[in-house]
Amino acid sequence: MKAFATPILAILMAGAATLASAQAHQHAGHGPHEPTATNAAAALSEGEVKKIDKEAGKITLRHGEIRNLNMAAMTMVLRVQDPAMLDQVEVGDKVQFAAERLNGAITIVQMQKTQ
Ligand SMILES: [Cu+2]
Repeated sequence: MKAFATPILAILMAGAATLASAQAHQHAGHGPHEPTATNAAAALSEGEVKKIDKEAGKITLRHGEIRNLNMAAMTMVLRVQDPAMLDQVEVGDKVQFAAERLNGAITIVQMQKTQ
């Protein structure tokens, strides 16, 4: 008779398979794809300061198209909503501005110098 050698498969402590599955499914990097802020940008028109009248609260601009007012490029006098805006710019400066029709007068409601 043959003594069958029982192959003792070293069943090593089947370490309780620590499935430390740190499956941190991070969805970082998925930024918003909606094109926000484009409306605000579209409302800005370009201009160049030709004259400033602080006492009257007016500025003369050679401006590009003002889409929201349906106005073509021209040089014209505009009111400013806040006379302090006129302290931010000088004749010859290039500016970006937003203009609206307020009480029948075309008024600059926002203006900033461009570099
Ligand atoms: Cu105009």
